[in-house]
Amino acid sequence: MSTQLTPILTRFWDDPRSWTMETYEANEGYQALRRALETPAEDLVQAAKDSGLRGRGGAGFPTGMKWGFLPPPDGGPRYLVVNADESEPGTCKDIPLLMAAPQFLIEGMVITSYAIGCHHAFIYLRGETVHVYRRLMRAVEEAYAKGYLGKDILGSGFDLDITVHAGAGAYICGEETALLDSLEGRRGQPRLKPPFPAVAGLYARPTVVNNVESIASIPPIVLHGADWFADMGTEKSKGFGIFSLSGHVTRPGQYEAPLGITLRELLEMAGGIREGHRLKFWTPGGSSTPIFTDAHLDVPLDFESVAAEGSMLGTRALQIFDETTSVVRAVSRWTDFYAHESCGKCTPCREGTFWLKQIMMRLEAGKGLPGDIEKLDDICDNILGRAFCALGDGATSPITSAIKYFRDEFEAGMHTPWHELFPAERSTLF
Ligand code: L3W
Repeated sequence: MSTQLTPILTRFWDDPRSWTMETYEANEGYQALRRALETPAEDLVQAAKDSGLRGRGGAGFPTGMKWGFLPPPDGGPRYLVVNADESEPGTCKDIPLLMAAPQFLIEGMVITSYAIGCHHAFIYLRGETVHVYRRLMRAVEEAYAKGYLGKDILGSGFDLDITVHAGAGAYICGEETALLDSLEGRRGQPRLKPPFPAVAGLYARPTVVNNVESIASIPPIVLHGADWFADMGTEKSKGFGIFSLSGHVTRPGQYEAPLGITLRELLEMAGGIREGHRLKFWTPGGSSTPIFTDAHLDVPLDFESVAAEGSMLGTRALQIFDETTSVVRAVSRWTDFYAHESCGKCTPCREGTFWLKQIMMRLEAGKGLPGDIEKLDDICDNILGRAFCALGDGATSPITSAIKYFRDEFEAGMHTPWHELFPAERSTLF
């Protein structure tokens, strides 16, 4: 396993005009597309499979295998939809990538569309991010002007149009089938699976839904080869990824590295925990993934190793909290988020997140009731595996894991408000 820093998608982000076509072309931009258009489509699908690339949106599903699930062409349309609805608390990699180097995504979309036989692709963008929408629209215009999009791309006979769609700002629309409903103009709520989008997706046609970072990783794979990618990372978690470090670190930001790097190594790059403080807890993959503590500093951040320790690699959103933070208060904020964002379609999630929020709020205020901790566990148990989509499961992860590692703080919530237990945290807020 290699653990050196791998600036690939992030390597020219420091260029003051990193987002322009000019900068992208000066950094190998669109060379992969030229090569791809001379390659049989099925070889590109095979290259994606051989690379071992797994979805970068949270679930880690093998990308090439997903493309391979599309049924044989029947003369009707098939679609590529890029999930750019980045909303998971702590996750901040897709939006920075789109702001800094949007052509990675567009080139990846043209190659993927060619590989799967799609002629109209969509980017579904988180609604609140108007600045990203503008940047993407400009990037798409630049790609059309250069002949990388539109009719007869680079004289290959292949046609592709891209539509950028901004949602209205709902976390549930990051769930792929709710996203498709929203894209079709309906209220975004998850659909029953199967059928998976690969079989019946947008407008009930075969559709590949992939995360921004997954598709942006395709041009480097085509240019440098599946083996080059597969040589990075671990046995089952290949390649590199963008790790977003936020919270109590000296230099928060995006750090690109091979999968399997540890938090200890990432913290060395990020200047460590803020001076004079020590690590208390952290999320390996956003707030939907069970929290870790300082005992997990050396867990390799790959899908398997993180799962073996009881959490998920998710979106590699490392939210770092030092000893001044009330874990009850942090978890309460996340619970509030899930209760607010629950779409209401299924009872376990709609009702369960509401009750979790009530209990977390009173524990935070030091007004917990006898039996509240057991009640939290019981409600989580009734949501987990019973909700319609992953939102409900995600809401339970921070609660059950925080009780596991910091039960004493939940017990203190029976009588003492968080700001008396953690006065230093309060002083940073007011
Ligand atoms: C065809 C089959 N396709 C699976 C496809 C499926 C999907 C992908 C993964 O949740 C997770 C969630 C969050 N035929 C297939 C098939 N597929 N079997 O594979 O599917 P799945 O169900 O494992 O996951 P998902 O519903 O995509 C994603 C976690 O990621 N997460 C995410 C947070 C939020 C963001 C964000 O804000 N951008 O990513 C963080 O941990 O909790 O567990 O495409 O169709 N037989």
